[in-house]
Amino acid sequence: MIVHQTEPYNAEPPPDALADRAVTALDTFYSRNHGPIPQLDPHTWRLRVDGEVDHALSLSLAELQSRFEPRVLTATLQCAGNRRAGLMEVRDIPGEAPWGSGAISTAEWTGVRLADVLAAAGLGAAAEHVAFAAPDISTLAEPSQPYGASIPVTKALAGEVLLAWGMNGEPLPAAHGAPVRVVVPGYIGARSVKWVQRVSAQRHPSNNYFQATAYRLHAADSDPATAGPYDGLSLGVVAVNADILRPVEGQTLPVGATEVTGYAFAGDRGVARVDVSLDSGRSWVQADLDEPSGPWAWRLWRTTLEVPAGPTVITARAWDTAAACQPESARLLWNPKGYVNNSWARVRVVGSD
Ligand code: MTE
Ligand code: MO
Repeated sequence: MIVHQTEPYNAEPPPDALADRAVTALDTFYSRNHGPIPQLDPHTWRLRVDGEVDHALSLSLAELQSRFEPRVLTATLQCAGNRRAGLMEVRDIPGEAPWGSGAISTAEWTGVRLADVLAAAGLGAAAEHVAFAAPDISTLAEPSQPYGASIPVTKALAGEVLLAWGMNGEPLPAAHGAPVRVVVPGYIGARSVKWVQRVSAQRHPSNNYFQATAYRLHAADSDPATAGPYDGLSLGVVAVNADILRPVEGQTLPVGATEVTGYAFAGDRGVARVDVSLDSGRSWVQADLDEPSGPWAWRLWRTTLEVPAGPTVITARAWDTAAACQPESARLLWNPKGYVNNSWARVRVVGSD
């Protein structure tokens, strides 16, 4: 893993470690934390469901697992900071980790539908948002506070949002939210709250720092240090994105046929096409897309290109099923917190005889 920080632990897999498997191995899945990893006892853990509900619930893990129908769903999580390094090449972003292509991974999650749990509590008509609270206290927040987030109630009621205890058929590892985390497919990773202890139906979005202040897209000329809560755009639904996983940046390759592999992800829209270019976009070939592992999973893609002698840039861009394409340049996307870099993917290689 490429470790950006040990306390809190933030690490991403090297790009080519993601290239071979549609479902990422547990020890390869990226880790994004804002505080120390809690060690919760699954036997005493309880989930409180409250707020705009007819009757609040307090569920043990065994109750969560037995009262509701278990579901298995393959879904990709992508941090809003994925590919931030590309924005930092445009202009520095102090205080944020230079995530490369690997702040994205895919797992097969086992859990129950959040919608089923909310139905059991009797979701009230006044509820507009569903907030999640966790016990990990982040000193990065102002003031220091436990991690939290929220999603609109329409998303919370969609069948794909899970309260998950399993990852690739194993119990969730502590680093990924044991005993139970939220999985919000198609939203930025920040909404998939780990170590979840409380689900609250409410009229307003969560006022937690990580919903109200962080994970917001500020205008390029604004100063996030002076931005107040609710300034900028709240990030939720992911934009179409793709990156090249193999070959890797700076690699020397034999002249001739080379396989290029990467991922593309577009959340609820789905990936329609991936184009790859050896001439910075003057001409393109279409990559072969692997079958997706489900509607909420990324698609790995591959194509074979003829690498010439000398330096060459391999460029890739994805289109989603709404015909949106990635923007050409990170320059157009630069923002002070460095979120949502979905510009064209580029890898420089050298062809050698
Ligand atoms: N949940 C809690 N409780 N604390 C956190 O720091 N980080 C969020 C989200 N859930 C976080 C959290 C962010 S920003 C991301 S991208 C994902 O978890 C990362 O999940 P992972 O570490 O399992 O990859
Ligand atoms: Mo994230």
